[in-house]
This record gives sequence, structure tokens and C-alpha cells, in this order.
Amino acid sequence: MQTDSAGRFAVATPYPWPWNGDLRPANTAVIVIDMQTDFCGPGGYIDGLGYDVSVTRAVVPAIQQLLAAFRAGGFHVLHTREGHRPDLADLPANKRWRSRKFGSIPGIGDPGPCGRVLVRGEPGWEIIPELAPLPGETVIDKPGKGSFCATDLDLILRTQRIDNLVLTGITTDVCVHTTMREANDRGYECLLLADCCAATDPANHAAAVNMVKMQNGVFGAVGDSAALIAAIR
Ligand code: C5J
Repeated sequence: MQTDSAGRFAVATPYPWPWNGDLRPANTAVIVIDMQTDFCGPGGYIDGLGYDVSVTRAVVPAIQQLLAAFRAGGFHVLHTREGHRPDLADLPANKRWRSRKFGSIPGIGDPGPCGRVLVRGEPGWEIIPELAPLPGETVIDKPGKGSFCATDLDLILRTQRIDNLVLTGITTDVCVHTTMREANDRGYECLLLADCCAATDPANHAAAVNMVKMQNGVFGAVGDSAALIAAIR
């Protein structure tokens, strides 16, 4: 465990996280972003677009270990799901149009091998069983890439007095990054766990991780799950 007189920190880059050493179960949450079949399972949206889902799926064991440590320590655990209402009233026309640009491949809202793509209640929209939320854990349903837009996430975090957010899930460059940026602007102290996040393109993952670290940690800090688990143990 990394400690000093100011409190408890995890080893991270470019600074020991959190900034003030106030790392406690009561004020710290892990958020597992969009570990849904549509983003990491066979027959899901990302698979249909031709990406190798073994890349986005590779983070499952690391997230499982992190969740075990967070749950054992009494930390907050939250999950998100990207998806739209069955009537698609919350699906912007341009988002749908872009998702359909691949011709024969089902776009958002269309029927596919795992049901209607990114539609709430469909099999592809579900969180994968390996990372299923436990009873009592908060699940945020979001229509966008960020987890704060059109959700009650900020209200829940503030009501629970959560200051520190540990970001995991997929994809690093899209929903994880958007959420981290939104959280950082709201004053949350963010840690991106690089080994618990993945992108459809590994180069984008690397770039997204690097972006966090510039300007002394412009969006927060970057760490890995082993260091964080050691810090909270
Ligand atoms: C994407 C996400 N990539 N969960 N969604 O469209 O990152």
C-alpha cells in the first residue's frame, strides 16, 4: 500500500492518485462502462462492424479481479449500458444514419443476431454475464457515449458523496473517454485503469491513455488494476 502522512494514494501517472490522498470506500467508486454484448460479444454491434471482439473482451479478467477487490472492500460499484428506447425516441437521426453506413450490416435500432442493436431490453444490449451487476449495484442507462448526458449519474454520485471515480470498460476512446471528460469537468477525481479498458483499435486505446496524462493529468491520472488493488487492500 502506498501511503504518506496526507493519506492513501495509488501508484499512478502522472501523479499519485487521488490528488489529495483521500481514498476511502465511502468516497470512491468504480464505474464499469458498457461491457455489453453489443460491444464485446459475438453477434453484437461491434462484431457486426467487423472489429475483433477479442480485443474488447480481453479486459474481462482484469475487471473481474478489480470488482472482487472493490466489493470486498465495501467500495461503490456502478455499471453503465449504452442503449435506446424501443421506440428510438432518444436516438438522434444522425447517430442512426452513421451506424447504418455499412449497408448490409444492421445499424442501431435494426434487428441483428443479438436482437435490435443497442436497444434496451434486447440480448445484445445486456451486460455480459461475466460482469453482471450484483443486486444493489447502480446501473446507469445512457443514450449517449458519455455517462452523464441524459442520466442521473451526477445526482447519484453527489448524493452518495463520491469524489473519486475509477474508470473501466469499453471503449477507451469513446464512452470511457467521454465519461472521464464529463466527470473531470464536474470536479470528480478520475483514474483511468489502462489494463481494464480497451478500444476497437489498440492504437486508439494507447492514444486515449496518453491524452489523459498530458498537462500534468489534464483529465486525471492513469494506473493499472494491480496497483490500485494493492492500494486499497
Ligand atoms: C461506442 C462505447 N464505441 N461504449 N460505444 O460506440 O464506447
